[in-house]
Amino acid sequence: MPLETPVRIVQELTARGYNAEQEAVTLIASADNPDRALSRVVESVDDTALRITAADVRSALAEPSAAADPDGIESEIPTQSDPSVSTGETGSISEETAEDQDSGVPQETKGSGGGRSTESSSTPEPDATPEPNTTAGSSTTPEPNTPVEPRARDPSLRSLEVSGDVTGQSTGTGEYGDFVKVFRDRYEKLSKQLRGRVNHRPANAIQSMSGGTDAAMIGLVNDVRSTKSGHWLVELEDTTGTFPCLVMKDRGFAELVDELLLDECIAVEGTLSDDAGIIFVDSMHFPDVPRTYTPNTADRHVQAALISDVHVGSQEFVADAWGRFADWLHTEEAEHVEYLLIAGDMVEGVGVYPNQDEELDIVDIYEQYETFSEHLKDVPGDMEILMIPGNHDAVRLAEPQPGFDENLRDIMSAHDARITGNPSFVTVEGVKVLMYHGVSLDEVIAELPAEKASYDDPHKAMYQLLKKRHVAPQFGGKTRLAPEEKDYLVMEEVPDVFHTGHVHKLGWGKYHDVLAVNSGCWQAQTDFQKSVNIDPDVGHAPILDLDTLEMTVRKFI
Ligand code: D5M
Ligand code: FE
Ligand code: ZN
Repeated sequence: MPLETPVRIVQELTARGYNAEQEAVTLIASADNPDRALSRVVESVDDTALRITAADVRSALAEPSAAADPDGIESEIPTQSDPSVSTGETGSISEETAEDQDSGVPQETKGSGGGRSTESSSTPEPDATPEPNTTAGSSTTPEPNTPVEPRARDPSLRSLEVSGDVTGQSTGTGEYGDFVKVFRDRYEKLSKQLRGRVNHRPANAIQSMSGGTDAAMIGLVNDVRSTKSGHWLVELEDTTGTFPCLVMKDRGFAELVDELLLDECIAVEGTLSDDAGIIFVDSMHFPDVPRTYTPNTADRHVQAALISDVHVGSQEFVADAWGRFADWLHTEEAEHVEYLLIAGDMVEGVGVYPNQDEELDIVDIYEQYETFSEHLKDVPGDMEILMIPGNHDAVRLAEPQPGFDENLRDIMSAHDARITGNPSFVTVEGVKVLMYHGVSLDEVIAELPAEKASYDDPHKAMYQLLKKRHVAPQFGGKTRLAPEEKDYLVMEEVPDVFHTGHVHKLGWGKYHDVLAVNSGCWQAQTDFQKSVNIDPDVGHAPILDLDTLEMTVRKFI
């Protein structure tokens, strides 16, 4: 059986809206003709079935098919178990986005956090995991023999610590001086990460150096312009001044200029021009995640569901899918899912976008939170929940956003969820999860070439943020920044997992061993999204193994 067959079968089943037992997938995959076996199983199961069991497969393959299969009924049932025999057959790839994320991975990428590299590509990466780990569907009703709560969970084994949260710490007054402070702090923190790599001098020192000498500088990108002859002039700024740096178009690294965002921190090395007025750049460096980074893992088998963008109050909120998700969390299959991390946009809010009111189901913002709270109550009471706000939530829009105020906390108190700011650095049983809603992703996607960041591959836009070690580098664009004493948006520490939402697309992959996950949404396509061709990934729940950092996506739609 070719390695990709089970994966493809899961995809095909997912595309048809079915969840499947692992054994069921194996049985189909080991049939002489897996495609035919798959069709027979799908034909024979009840239309209302959500989950295909091994018993379903056995009974479907044991009966003559409706099409009176000339090869006889036995042919679909594996007669010998030699799953390692490959026929070299490759299957069609279904449209299910969850499995497609990492085809054409950039050089930095080590494929997906899970088995996607085998799922999506006809040339699997050498270290690809053969096992499918994207599982279709969920069951609204647990299997008859599946015991539901109480489950063996021991809250004393849990730990969840939050740092880097602006909640209660905000000092910004919005004065000009605050902006100076926040940018100084950004420069301080990010230049520290670059210092060991270049022998840099401050801008004012470079200004008095003589022509022709080697020079290196660390600065925030102040301006990027193309010259008449197609080269790039990048102006860097540090705490002492600015200096122009020229990147020649024919240099191998010139394409890195496409990735630059204003106000991000980089280092350049090069040679001063004869008149000492410009640095001819020979190399460019980003703060980045060290390639040698080894992520932390939990000491026991425990999982976290990473979700985002619930949008309760919108007419498009998918309450049924949410219900199936919450039901699934009560099943034995979900017994290890002890954490639920929500990356913002709990509710649809009011007045967030023009004409939004036409698509509101609940017009009162407090009522939206009350209803959200009701939906949260469907989640098992013994789960640990943490939530940060997004741009639809009733907190200040400028980032860093503080967590919900007392009033809203009271409304959502039933579950005793941890409520923190956007972004927050959350350490869950040793695993460092950077939670950020993701508004800057719109900006990264708008500014960068499509192969480096797009709505279809939101995780690649996240890679850029990891590379820049900042969740929202560019100031003055779509992302509103609040001036604070310090820059809460810098990634001082490397996260093990970077979790965002906002763009309503599901995508995940690894960047230098950091798992980047954009977790989709629980809101069907809005009129606006239709008008701009945003096709949201609705009703998925990425489930993260905290002990291995492997991920499985569950689909509830
Ligand atoms: O935004 C979900 C996604 O859709 C995100 O990529 C922004 C984009 N979006 C949605 N509505 C609008 C409007 N009206 N203008 C511009 N961009 C929009 P979310 O904020 O999570 O709903
Ligand atoms: Fe959203
Ligand atoms: Zn959003």
